[in-house]
Amino acid sequence: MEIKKPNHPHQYHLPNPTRIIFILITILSHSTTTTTTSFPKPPPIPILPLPTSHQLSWQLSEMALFLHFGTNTFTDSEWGTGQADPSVFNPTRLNATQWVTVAKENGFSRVILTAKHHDGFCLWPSDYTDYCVRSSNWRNGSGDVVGDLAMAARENGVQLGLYLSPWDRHEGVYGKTLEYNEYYMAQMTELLTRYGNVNEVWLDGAKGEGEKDMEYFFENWFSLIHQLQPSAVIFSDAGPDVRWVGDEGGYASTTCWSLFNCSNAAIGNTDSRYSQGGDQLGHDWVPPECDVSIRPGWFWHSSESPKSATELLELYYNSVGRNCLLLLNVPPNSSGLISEEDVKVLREFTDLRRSIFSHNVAKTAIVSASSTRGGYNDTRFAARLILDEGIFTYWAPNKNKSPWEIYLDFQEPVSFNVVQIQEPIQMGQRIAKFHVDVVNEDGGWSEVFNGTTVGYRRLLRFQMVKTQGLRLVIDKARADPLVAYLGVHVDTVSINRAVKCNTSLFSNFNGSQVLHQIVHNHTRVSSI
Ligand code: FUL
Repeated sequence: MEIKKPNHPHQYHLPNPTRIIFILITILSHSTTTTTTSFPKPPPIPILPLPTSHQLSWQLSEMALFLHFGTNTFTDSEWGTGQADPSVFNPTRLNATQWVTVAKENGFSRVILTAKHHDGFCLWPSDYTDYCVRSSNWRNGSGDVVGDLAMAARENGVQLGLYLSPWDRHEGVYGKTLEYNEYYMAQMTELLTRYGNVNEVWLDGAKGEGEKDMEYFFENWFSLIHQLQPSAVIFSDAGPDVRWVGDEGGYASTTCWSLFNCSNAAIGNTDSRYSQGGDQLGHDWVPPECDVSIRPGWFWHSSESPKSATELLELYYNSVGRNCLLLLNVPPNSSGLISEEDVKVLREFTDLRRSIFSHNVAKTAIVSASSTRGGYNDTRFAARLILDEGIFTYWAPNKNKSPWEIYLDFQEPVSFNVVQIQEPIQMGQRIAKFHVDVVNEDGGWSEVFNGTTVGYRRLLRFQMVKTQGLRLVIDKARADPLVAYLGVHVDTVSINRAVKCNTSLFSNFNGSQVLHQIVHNHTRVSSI
């Protein structure tokens, strides 16, 4: 494959008079630039829609731990009937600090508790019903699971989320629209005024067949939540802040936009394909959350076991690695603790992520790009910023200046099979099509991956390659593309690897000449 050489003005052979005019224009424009370049080039205009600061902080948290806990934990059920005797709820060793510690130690910066699941049993002492912890034997009816968790989360710097199920199989007024909406909002008010900061409110449209028909006043609920907890994001099938990804397997689509039209979605009647992929033409910023359980059920059952660490890694690639937040359910058991076998798997999962992502093969690479906003000397948008972790610094190309390419010269052959890319989403989601090439044995480019969206984080896996250089080519974007981070990694454990990792696609070649030529040319192009 031939390597394209960048265009350079010296390649033009202009006739003499034209040449003189060209030189004059160049000198004049240069002197104008000299007077104006004393001011730095401002950052590019963000492209709408954009995340709020709360949506941004939600996305940066990457993983949350879901805690399904309640009477179902003691009755071996998933959808409790609402008739279980409150006395069954008796977790003698309940320790919310253990839940929070397990979350924190394994990279989950938020915990979300089923304050009330479909059976209607409330894990806090609600003034509006007796079907709650007050009627249980646990701590002689004086306990408060929501309170314990809120305190443990606050003390450990972990964020708190609460799930208040709209469908309530116990409450007598369920089915009477006005009365039930009043009841639901009164309970929501208790949850959002008694326990300090709540960062996420989780609700859904799940409901058994043949259940009483009634309307939920979502708009009223959402206003109330935002009034009482301005920094909370609201999760539902249709946002408004965070959307259900549309499946409970923990997978997003490979094309995954945070852009969405809330008006195209209905709570309780999800179009999975629309939710999984989002909408490139969407007017709302509503990124997806992938909820999935570590065990077959959402609640703890003595007969069930957790998934393996490699299965969890797979979930991570297909959720966090596709621009989503992973909400992993790890249900406390009937003693009130997260089971040791789940803790063990979570630790292994953490070790796997660390072994893959803590080392960026690109760290010492020479980085260059097809162009740089403000010119090559403008360090604020320089290509090498893609090696700095996080999304708040980024490479930007010159305005309207495609091709959009970033080059990594590793300076010696290196092996890898994972690339991660991040966009600075505070500037909007832009990339719509890209591919990754590596330098092959003949000194040309060979494509190892092509894809569509990137968003907050995109993880790409492919056959192990050994190469001297890599280029990221952005083929299509909604506006000038921006790249915040580019990581190059080795994964020897993934269960879904395309091929075995101990073979190299290219071996015994020296691509250094090719790479140096590219880096050199691009340095010159971008400095012009
Ligand atoms: C669903 C519920 O029906 C399940 O029981 C579980 O809580 C899951 C997270 O959401 O809608």
